[in-house]
Amino acid sequence: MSTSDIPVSRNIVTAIPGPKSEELHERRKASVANGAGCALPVYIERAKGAIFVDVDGNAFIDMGSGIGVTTVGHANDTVVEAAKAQLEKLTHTLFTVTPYEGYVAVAEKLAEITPGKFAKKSILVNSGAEAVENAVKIARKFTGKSAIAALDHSYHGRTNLTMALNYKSVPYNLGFGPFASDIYHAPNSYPYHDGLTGEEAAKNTIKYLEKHIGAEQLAAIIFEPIQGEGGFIVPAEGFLPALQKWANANNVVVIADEIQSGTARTGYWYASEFFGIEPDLVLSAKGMGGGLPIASVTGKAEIMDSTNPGSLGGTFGGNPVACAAVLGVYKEIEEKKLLDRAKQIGEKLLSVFNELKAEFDFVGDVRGIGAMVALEFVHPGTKDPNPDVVKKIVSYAAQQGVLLLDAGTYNNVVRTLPSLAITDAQLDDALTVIREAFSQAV
Ligand code: PLZ
Repeated sequence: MSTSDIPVSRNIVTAIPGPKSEELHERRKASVANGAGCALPVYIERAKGAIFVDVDGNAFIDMGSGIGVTTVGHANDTVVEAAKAQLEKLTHTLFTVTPYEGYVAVAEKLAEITPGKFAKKSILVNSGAEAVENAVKIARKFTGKSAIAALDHSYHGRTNLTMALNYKSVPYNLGFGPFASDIYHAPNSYPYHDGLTGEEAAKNTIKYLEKHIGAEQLAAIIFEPIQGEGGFIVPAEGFLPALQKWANANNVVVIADEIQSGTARTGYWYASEFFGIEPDLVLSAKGMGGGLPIASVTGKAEIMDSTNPGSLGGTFGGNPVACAAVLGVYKEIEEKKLLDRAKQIGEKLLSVFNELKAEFDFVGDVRGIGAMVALEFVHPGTKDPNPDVVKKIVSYAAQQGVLLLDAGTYNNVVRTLPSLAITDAQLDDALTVIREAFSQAV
């Protein structure tokens, strides 16, 4: 069975979930631990571009891309070919035992596409959380300091250190302590709620960093330029540059977690570019592998080189097949001009969502850059979170064959981060369903 006969539009042929999905879900309940949650118990069999097909033959438009992973499209031909060819040649050596070219080629490309013209180096790892862990190790070694500041509404992963960096305790952290120490949360910029300019918000954040932690103890500040799980929170203009300026002046390493916002998602290789910052370390994962597990830390050569040989690594980091897929992803982004496509998709999403905001008083805010756009839902006339309406919208859309993802500290955000391979017809169709979903949620 291949992906060549996958339809180009959504097509729902059974109840959702269908009978085969229900059967699989029963098996899952007996064998898979509860901690691995399930947003929609629909079992996917095949996928192409922005469409995936479940085991019952239902075709969905995927507006979530597996949380921003299949940016160049499900089963992208260039990526599949590159990975297939590599699979037949070499699948593993362990790069730190006997190296291979793919790892080096990915590091070279990362130096080119990440923000900043300075000399850069990279390491490759397996997951976003592992990239965060490594960035913190490197920043501590480089500065000789130990404190790490994250921002309110942040998300950085599910390992012990990254749990401590998360803002939201439930479901990520509950019962999993004790957590890593010397981790702090400083105020972020959240224009819809704080009403502050970037400069004003940065003043508050810096006051917190100086008074509560102290620059002489602070190794790094880590932030998502656009907060992903937190609800696509876009900081006010000038906030990130002001933080960077302060950090640079105080020997504090700036770590941009671009795991969700990077790799062409926003219409820039990295969202940092949109905000006019050049972080010391930039983290990539998700979209870079086109569906294969790989992540990276890229940064200023003198910072990256500050740790001892043998101090960074792991068995599978920078796996040859995953590296081949990454190079395929980069080729696809360049050849298909996907940065431009992300901007076009973003314009469309923003314009329709702003129409919906004018029409439905439970929409409090619409925000995003490029193909990373969200709506925040409130109780009409207030800014109080309204997660119930999100549940209704997401569930209605799923029944109609459009996969939407929720987000937000209060689960009151619907986020869209479609594949950049989505066609105009598919996007229009998904937006029609979203509009219907809003009408029935009133
Ligand atoms: N940093 C900014 O978005 C992963 C989480 C999915 P890993 N976000 C999706 C889930 O529920 O587990 C993420 C992120 C940002 C770090 C991570 C962590 O990346 O590859 O999931 O470890």
